[in-house]
Amino acid sequence: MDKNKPIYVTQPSLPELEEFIPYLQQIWDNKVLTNNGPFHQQLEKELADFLEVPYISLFANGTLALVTALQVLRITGEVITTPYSFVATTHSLWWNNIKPVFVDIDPVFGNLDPAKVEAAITPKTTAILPVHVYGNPCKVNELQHIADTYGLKLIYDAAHCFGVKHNGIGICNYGDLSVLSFHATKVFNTMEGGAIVCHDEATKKRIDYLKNFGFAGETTIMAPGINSKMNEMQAALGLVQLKHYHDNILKRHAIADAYRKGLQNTKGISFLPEPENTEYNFAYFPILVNETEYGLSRDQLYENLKRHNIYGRRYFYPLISEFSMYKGLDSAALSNLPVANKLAEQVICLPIYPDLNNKTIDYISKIIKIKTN
Ligand code: T4K
Repeated sequence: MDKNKPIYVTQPSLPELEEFIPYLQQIWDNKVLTNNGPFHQQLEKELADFLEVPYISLFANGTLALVTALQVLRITGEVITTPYSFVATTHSLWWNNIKPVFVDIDPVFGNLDPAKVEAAITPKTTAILPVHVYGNPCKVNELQHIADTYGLKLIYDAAHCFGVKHNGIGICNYGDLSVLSFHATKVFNTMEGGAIVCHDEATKKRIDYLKNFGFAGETTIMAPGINSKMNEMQAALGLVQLKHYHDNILKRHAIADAYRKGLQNTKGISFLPEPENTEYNFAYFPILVNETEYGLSRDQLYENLKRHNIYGRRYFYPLISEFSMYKGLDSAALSNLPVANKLAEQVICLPIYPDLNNKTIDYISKIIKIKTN
């Protein structure tokens, strides 16, 4: 390995270019570039089968899919959500003029803690927006029970959990809607891209209207929709990427095992447990640094790694609730979010991507273990 070459938290997986060329040729030949073209239709079909979900609508990216998902269900007022996520989760509420209400997370997997949700419900609450963070499933049954009891919608930000199965079914079958991201940094990428998964044809229709300006026929506009359609290049890439998904996940699995082995018994470094009853996708490899036991703070380790050209990321620090546009909310107070705050102060996501080789994993583990500059 070349120690002068930066090792980033991820590196997008791409197929061999030759494999993609015939798809490009077809786009060039038939001149359909976007607006529900043949590759778009094929990818929707193949993804629905692959993810074992009834209906899926493709999007230009995950953020626009989140924004649209809230509109599809006419969510208003207040929505209960997690502060421990990528900022797009809460931004999707902001774009819809919805007030986010932050609720703390569970200390084991970092997902929204159902035990704390009920106390945050008010007459204005209309939905819950949890995230399956790092691809680990939320407590789906408990969240559904709360949603049913209080008549709330349940929309999952499933950006991290492409391909994950939980209790024998595709994770995106839970809740009213699930939103995926196919961004370059995700386990399945279309460079940029995303999707909404839903359970019935009428909802899919509404989603498809909303992502296409609201057109429900040549001269009918059913709502002020946006343009968030996936184009044919993205969809074609998705079709090719899908063929390599399983191999990539096997490689990710091996990398996660190698880190666990390499770092086991390193005092002050711990991992999240492997989720039960789950076919996992190894999207991220977060480690937690206990400063007292490890002898260095999380940030000292983070900087040490950087000095060695290893660019782990502190996903998700700072908490979303700490950003200026949300900090003023009552629910953003750190006293309301002690578990999330602690996790955000301890976490580093280590590099994980299919082409990461054993030598590099050993090198990263060694730098963590020796604790020197
Ligand atoms: N909800 C959740 C829970 C999410 O995590 C995300 C996105 C969304 C919603 C929104 O979905 P999208 O609208 O993005 O579809 C990255 C991604 O940009 C973002 O998609 C992702 N979450 C988030 C967790 O991570 P950054 O700011 O860390 O990205 P960046 O550019 O620093 O990339 C990380 C590293 O990856 C780079 O250091 C190098 C490498 N990289 C990145 C890109 C883009 C490459 O090697 N090639 C590339 O093309 O946010």
